[in-house]
Amino acid sequence: MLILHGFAMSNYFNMVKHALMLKGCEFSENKLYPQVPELLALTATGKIPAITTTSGHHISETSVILDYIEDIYPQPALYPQTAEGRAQTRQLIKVIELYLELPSRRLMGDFFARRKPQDALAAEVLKSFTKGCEVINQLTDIQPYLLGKDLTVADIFMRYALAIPSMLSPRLLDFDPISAISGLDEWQKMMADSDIARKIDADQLENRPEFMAKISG
Ligand SMILES: N[C@@H](CCC(=O)N[C@@H](CS)C(=O)NCC(=O)O)C(=O)O
Repeated sequence: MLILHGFAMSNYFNMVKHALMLKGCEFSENKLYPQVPELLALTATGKIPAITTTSGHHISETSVILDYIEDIYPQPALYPQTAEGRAQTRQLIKVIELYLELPSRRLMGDFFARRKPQDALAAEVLKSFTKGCEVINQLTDIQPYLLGKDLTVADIFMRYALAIPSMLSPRLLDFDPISAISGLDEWQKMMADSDIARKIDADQLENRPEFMAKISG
């Protein structure tokens, strides 16, 4: 059986878990936190998530894992049928990751310490967020999913990648990425309204006290 390594507070972990649940794959969860020896033995990055395939191969990097899941469990399809549609899906995922998710991490220390970030850092992250939202507005056509009538991996990726930017950006940068992307507010409500999303959110909430104790201790 496929093993998913990681912890439920991790947004990247939840992207993979969501895709596995949607596909109806059998998998087991192995709770691991970043950089622990057991994880470093599977991936020297020490990052969450990683998977171990049924044949015993270890794979990390979320977008790569998502592609692998699509390859081995093609149904229900989470990518469009055409090469262009698949490229557009990957393009959107890359923009979300590079312009929103990754830059948001640069402000996490300040956010949790309730500190004002340095002006230069705040300006850089804000520039990335505003550009990212502009590009996402150009690439999406929300009706009702990001790329049209069918749910794709980009919807799953966006749902969890938004967590950190939408948590810290309004307070630290006075900029709300959700309202800067047209139609995203309604889309977010729709994405939260499924048994899978509810289960993942509940697991995340349950893991929260243990995770907070870990990072503050
Ligand atoms: N590029 C990686 C990023 C994964 C990532 O940053 N995971 C976080 C948890 S949400 C993590 O492990 N952070 C701890 C660390 O980087 O040491 C991916 O796509 O999987």
